[in-house]
Amino acid sequence: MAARILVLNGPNLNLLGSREPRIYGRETLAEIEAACRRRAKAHAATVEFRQSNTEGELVDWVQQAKEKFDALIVNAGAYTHTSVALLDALLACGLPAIEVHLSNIHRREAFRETSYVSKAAAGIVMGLGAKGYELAVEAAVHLVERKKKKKTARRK
Ligand code: CA2
Repeated sequence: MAARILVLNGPNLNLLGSREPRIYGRETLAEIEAACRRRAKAHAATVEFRQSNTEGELVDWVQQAKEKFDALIVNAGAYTHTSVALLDALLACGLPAIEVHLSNIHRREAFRETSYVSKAAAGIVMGLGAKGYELAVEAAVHLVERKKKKKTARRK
């Protein structure tokens, strides 16, 4: 079955394309979504794309993800650096998660150095702008296919 990927975007990422292009690029979130859809389609995978400025809503979406999805891509925005609640939800949900950042958080302010999301992430893509989301789709598809192959091999 095709990989079903949920892409979650945190606070202020709805503003992409309008301000701070030097840090975050010129693409809008809608354009990033379209690129992810194209990349997923090339692998017969599907993508559902969501954005919220509310921590609790992101936590709810992670909690519900297991019912409908095989993998997560998460750019938690500023909650990356603060949210133990999101970390706990990601650890509990049991789906492979790829963490994405448009910017390289290690080249920025010291407070961005810590990522709680990283502690639950199978892999991380950062510093590559919008392209990073497409690479995260590739990574998510890879993880889902690898998991399926391992499951099949165990049955033999
Ligand atoms: O580099 C990333 O993707 C970040 O997750 C973006 C977050 C930031 O807090 C993280 O440290 C790194 C901020 C997203 C805010 O996006 C804006 C876009 C346009 C204008 C203002 C904010």
